[in-house]
Amino acid sequence: MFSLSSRVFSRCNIQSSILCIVHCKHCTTSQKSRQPLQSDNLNSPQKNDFYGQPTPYTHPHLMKEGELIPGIELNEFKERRNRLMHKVVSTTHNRYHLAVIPSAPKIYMTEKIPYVFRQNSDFLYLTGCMEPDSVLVLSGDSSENFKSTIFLRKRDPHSELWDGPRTGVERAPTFFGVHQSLPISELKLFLMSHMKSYPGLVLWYDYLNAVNTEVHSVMTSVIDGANGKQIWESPRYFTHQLRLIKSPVEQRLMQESCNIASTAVSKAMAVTRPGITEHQLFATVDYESRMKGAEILAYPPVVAAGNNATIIHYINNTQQTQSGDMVLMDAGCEYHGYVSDITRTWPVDGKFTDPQRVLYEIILALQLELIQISKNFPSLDDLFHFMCRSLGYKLDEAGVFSSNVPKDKLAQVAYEFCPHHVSHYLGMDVHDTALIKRSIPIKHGMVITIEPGVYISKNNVLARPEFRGMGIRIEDDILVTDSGPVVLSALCPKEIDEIEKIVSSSTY
Ligand SMILES: [Mn+2]
Repeated sequence: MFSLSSRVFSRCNIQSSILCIVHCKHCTTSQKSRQPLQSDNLNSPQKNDFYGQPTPYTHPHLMKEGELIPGIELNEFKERRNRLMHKVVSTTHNRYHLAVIPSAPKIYMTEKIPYVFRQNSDFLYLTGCMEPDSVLVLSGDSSENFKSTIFLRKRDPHSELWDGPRTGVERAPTFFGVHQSLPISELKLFLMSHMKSYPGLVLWYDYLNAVNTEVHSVMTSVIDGANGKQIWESPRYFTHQLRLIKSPVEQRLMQESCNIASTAVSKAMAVTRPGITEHQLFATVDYESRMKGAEILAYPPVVAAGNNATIIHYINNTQQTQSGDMVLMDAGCEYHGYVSDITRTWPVDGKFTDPQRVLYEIILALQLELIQISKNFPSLDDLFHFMCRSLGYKLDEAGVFSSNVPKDKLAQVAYEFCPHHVSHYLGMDVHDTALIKRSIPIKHGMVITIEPGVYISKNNVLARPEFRGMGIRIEDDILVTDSGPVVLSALCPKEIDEIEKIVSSSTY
């Protein structure tokens, strides 16, 4: 993180262009060609216009003409808003509805040092807008005549000097395909006036899960000011219903996200040798993901050697691997807003020991069975119950338990060896569409994970000693289709001979 020095300021003509200051080293050459304030075009983005996010003109290596965010065209966002409003107004036809969906705020790590910004997924899904401190308001009494308003930060040369260009309210309606745009400072006034004009109004705002503190305080005062006369509901469940089913372009983005992560995890396998640290394997998967086009890893990866793999959410990643260990890596990346989530487990030496192989074969066979079963459109909970039963049976059959377990207790004991669910929805978030129950049948267009595992800590006396100190999970990302499951993470090896080959060819 750097600061612009006052010396830099004094050498530039601040009035002439925001970007000449930002690119101050090239001040003399860029001043004429980059004048975003003067050259603002109120129609569609042009070559020298800089917006609060990439456009096909400023970032032709990322996106094509017609796309609002890489891979997704403007019309798809309009369609999503229409579908949300259709769901909202169909709850009560004779009322006026107002849905408020805030963006994420900018969050600071320490004084003036921001964390990497991540947009609120519901807001991004409905607007394609990547700017913080923004709000989408959808209003109307039928889905046919609804109106979309986006509230944004005003353009401000001083702030833009520090943080980069903003889209601003003037250009937003065309850019985002909304009916109108207003400064974020006018949100309260706008809501108050609607509350007054439509006394029976239904306000759709997720009051219990505030994603933006400032917007939340506006909403609190608006709701308090209404003296309980208005009904408020959360729009999140409806948005999650929409997000649950991935459109064809979303499916393509998910596939690419999975391709990148699959390759990156394979690369981590290839560089593994005894003595490499968990941290170095983390660095490898991070580096490879970004080099292939991912913006960021989707979550802090689990890179767990030996007994660490029995800690489900181990993210310290500080240990050095030793000969005889297996490494469990759970990593995924984010590619244009869509995430992957892959887990593989491999032996540091490039050769599974006999007990490791026994456990690995159990989990691999189970995972392949679960993928097969997903053809029949079960619920995620159905998959989980199948895993517990089958895992208990398989562990028993392989002689893993240290004492006799009655047949009717096998599923229960298995849960102690794999205390997590076997599946979650995947999409813009890792645990995607969290409001959708896991008890509903899966269907065409959903993306789910299938991730059975077994974790036997070194102190677990329920298992025979040779199986202790091992954790194994195999996780793939599956697109559910009417013609069968598509394993989006198929590029990442999981068969024993493939894994042994790639780890042994270590060239670190
Ligand atoms: Mn997962």
